[in-house]
Amino acid sequence: MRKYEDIFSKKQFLWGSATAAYQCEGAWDEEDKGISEWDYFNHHSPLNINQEDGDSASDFYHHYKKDIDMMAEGKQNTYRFSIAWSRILPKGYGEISQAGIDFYNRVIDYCLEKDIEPNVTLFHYDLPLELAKEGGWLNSKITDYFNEYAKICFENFGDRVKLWATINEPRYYAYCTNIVGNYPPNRKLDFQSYFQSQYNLMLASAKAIHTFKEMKIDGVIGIVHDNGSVEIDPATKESENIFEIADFFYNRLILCPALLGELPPELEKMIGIFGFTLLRAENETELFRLGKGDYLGLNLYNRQYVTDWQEGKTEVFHNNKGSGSNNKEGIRVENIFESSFDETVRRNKWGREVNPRVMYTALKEIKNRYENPMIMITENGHGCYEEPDETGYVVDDERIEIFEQFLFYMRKAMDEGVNVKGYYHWSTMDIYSWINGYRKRYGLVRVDFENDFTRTPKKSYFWYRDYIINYFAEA
Ligand code: BGP
Repeated sequence: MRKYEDIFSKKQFLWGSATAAYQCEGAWDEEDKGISEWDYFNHHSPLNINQEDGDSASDFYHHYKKDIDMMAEGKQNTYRFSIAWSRILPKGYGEISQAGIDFYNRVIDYCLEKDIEPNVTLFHYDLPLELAKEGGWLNSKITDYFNEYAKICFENFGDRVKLWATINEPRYYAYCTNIVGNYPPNRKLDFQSYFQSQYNLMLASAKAIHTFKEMKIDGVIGIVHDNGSVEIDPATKESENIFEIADFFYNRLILCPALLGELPPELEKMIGIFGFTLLRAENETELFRLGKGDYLGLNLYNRQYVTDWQEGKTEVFHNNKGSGSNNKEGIRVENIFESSFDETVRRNKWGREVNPRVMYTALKEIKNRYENPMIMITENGHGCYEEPDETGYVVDDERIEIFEQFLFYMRKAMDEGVNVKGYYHWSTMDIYSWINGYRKRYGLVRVDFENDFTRTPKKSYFWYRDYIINYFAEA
């Protein structure tokens, strides 16, 4: 029987890559899979501006062996993936799909056969449509539905999966679904729903973590947070106040329950500042205390650079559309704070900062403020437009350059005592990007979406392989 404690004695450090179910699996209606909110949105909504979908995605459903083989050949020793809730429970609750269970059993077993440690996320944005119709993450009953679903996964896969995450980026997901409005159900600037769904996501996570502990599953479980470390533009007048407010907005409703097992002490004050109400569980103190995570998964792309906003209304200027490299991206919150623009920092084609130093500052900050938790970098990567040569090979030198810097800063933080146990590059192969479809590529391996989903490793794949080999040679 495999044991959690053996993982790190054998592997020392987890080096791998990551994907999410909707973004890579395809097979959207194969066997008795239910429809997810993303299936429905991409098929029917006029807001699907690119008219693309994840129906086939990278066809991981039929290519998983090839992908796992390539991870192993690339010396990766772990793989982070998510389970599609609607593949296990087509309606989100009730009847279980044996075909869904069988699929993930095949993936997990093949990972183990190749000595790849599976790291499973239970929810990565693809809510079953039936649950979305019932109010999704605003319906307080969803915390129990999620707990039931989690329990089924623990029962079926808990004997072999030792690394678990409940929910991917609850904060960013709540932001895109309720503030930007670019993810279904496409609510815009709805702060009430933004905070309530974060609360419900965290409560759902806490209940599932408690269930995991009660079932005495051998392994660790936590939540995955998007790095929102707040840095203040030096031009800001009242920087201390702005820091506290922005930090609550971006981090604290997630990090306090996840790492300290309690809601942020400043919650009442922030309810006053942002003017929202929360429908709260009666026994929330107990639930959050019992639902504290064992570690934090950190998706690290960039920081939140903010300044004060004294002169006007709330608005969002979220582009993520690949329209150029110099667009300001972020939010203005009426008379409180706004995202600031740092001219000195390089940007990608989607207007986002490419700022690897943030890996170091974020890790140090979490260590110092949240009791030095165990951390895994569950995502980090660089989205590009890419052109292969005639053989399908991509020379992605830009990715390699940025990748190397991020790893440099991660190792520096580790040298200074931050407890990082693993790193997952985003993404294993090219996959569907939520808003940018197939044009924005993150993979270490190229997928030819027009040609039988042919896989061709990129230059970065080989670079990462050699990096891992060197790491273990030096360790
Ligand atoms: C994270 C998500 C991933 C992935 C990544 C890149 O927030 O967890 O699912 O999509 O961001 O985002 P994008 O594809 O929008 O560039």
